[in-house]
Amino acid sequence: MKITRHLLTAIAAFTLSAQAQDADVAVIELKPSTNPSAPLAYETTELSVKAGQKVKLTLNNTGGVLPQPHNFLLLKPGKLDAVGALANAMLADPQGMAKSYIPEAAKPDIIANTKLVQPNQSETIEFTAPADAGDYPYICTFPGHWMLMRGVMHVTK
Ligand SMILES: [Cu+2]
Repeated sequence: MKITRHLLTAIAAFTLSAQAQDADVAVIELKPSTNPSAPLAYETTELSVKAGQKVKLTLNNTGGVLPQPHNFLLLKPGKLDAVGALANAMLADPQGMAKSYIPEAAKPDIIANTKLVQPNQSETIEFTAPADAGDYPYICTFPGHWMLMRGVMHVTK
């Protein structure tokens, strides 16, 4: 009997924490730039989430002044240039498009990502924000984009 009561208490506690998390989801929509003088960019270049928060992010590739495929990669701090260089190298990969231009060697540095999203399409991903506060870069690795198409996700405690 004692074991059963413990188990029920544990289940109740788990259910409560799951509900608390559901109520605290950061819903983000990222779109391509609508600014003709800076067409190759995300519309939003700074995002803020809480450490460990659930994030529901949609890359909505509509309305951009320059209709092109885009993706979204959230990276570990300090990994922007290294992953960008790997993305550039993918230009020579005949399978680049099929791989959504996501470099295999970059995977340990990727916290979350969408696939390549074609114009007028969108993709929604869900992930948990990093537990550590900091500035996490995000980029589009479609060839030639990452130098301009980037932003920073601020993770705060
Ligand atoms: Cu792009």
